[in-house]
Amino acid sequence: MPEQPATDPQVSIDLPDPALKRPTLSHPADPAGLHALMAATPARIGVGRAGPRYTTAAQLLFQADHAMTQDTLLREVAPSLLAELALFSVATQVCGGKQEYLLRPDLGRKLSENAKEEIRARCPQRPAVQLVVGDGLSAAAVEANLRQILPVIRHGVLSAGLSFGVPFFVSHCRVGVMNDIGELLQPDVLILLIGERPGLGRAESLSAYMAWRPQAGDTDAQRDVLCNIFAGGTNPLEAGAYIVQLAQTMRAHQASGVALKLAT
Ligand code: B12
Repeated sequence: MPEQPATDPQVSIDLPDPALKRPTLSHPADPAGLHALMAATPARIGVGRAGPRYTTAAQLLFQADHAMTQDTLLREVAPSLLAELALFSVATQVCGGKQEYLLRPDLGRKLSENAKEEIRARCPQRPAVQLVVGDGLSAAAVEANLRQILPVIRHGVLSAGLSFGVPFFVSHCRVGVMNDIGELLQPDVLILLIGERPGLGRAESLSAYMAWRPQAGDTDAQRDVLCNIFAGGTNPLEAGAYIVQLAQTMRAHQASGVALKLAT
């Protein structure tokens, strides 16, 4: 699929989705029980069947959701958004587009040599807090939330009297790239805002992965994550405030991940 710049950050499905609101099973054995189950999960249950298969409506909705997932996975974050927020852009070692990104997560965890040079040239070392944005698995997630969350984090960090590094964007990015960035800039706290794996019908969910003084060899055990950041989940404005608070906790305890859990 050709990679195209985004034109519309709003991603939605314009088909009615009755399966998410009421059962489309024709004769449920326990209607009240089914209602209760459906109310307890966003998972698509109670959709009924036609013989051994899904109904046509359920099948079409599934395909529409799946198409939305692929769209956001395979396209790039709109360059106009990065320009608007004054983020310069660097790349990981993925050079074969989104297909290579999906097949080679290891390359998405390493900065390219050009990226390292550019980051060194543009970013001051050892900020208290360094913010980085990565496309990850959803361009829509970055586009839907960045305008709200970035200023809150910047303002919160500066108001706390902490230095805020020059933020930048990493394309074809995986969480593990935090180690390379940590080695280069040596921030106290590194925040990586990154697009989450899209689910059925939900593509705009952003995560904040955070680490205290990340370095080569660190694993997810040294990281924390705040997930489901979007207007209908963890609101990006509240998420921004929480992230600043967590950064301060990390500084106070000089730890993140499991070590921070043990210390608090
Ligand atoms: C995919 C996924 C996984 C995969 C990751 C494999 C892979 N290579 O991608 C697997 C199945 C291994 C996994 C395991 C776990 N996961 Co998980 N995972 C997810 C999921 C569904 C998507 C993550 C995503 O899109 N990442 C973005 C892409 C770009 O990142 P990536 O670089 O490709 O992959 C890295 C991250 O996914 C990271 N990661 C995945 N889970 C977790 C959890 C924590 C605490 C951390 C720090 C990192 C981390 O590991 C990958 C390698 O570095 C999220 C749900 C969500 N809404 O985000 C839950 C989620 C992040 N996971 C969660 C948890 C709790 C775990 C486990 C601790 C479960 C357990 N008890 O074992 C383990 C920790 C594993 C670890 N890496 O240390 C929670 C975190 C809750 C929180 N706020 O702390 C989430 C939010 C699910 C949930 N709603 O409960 N996970």
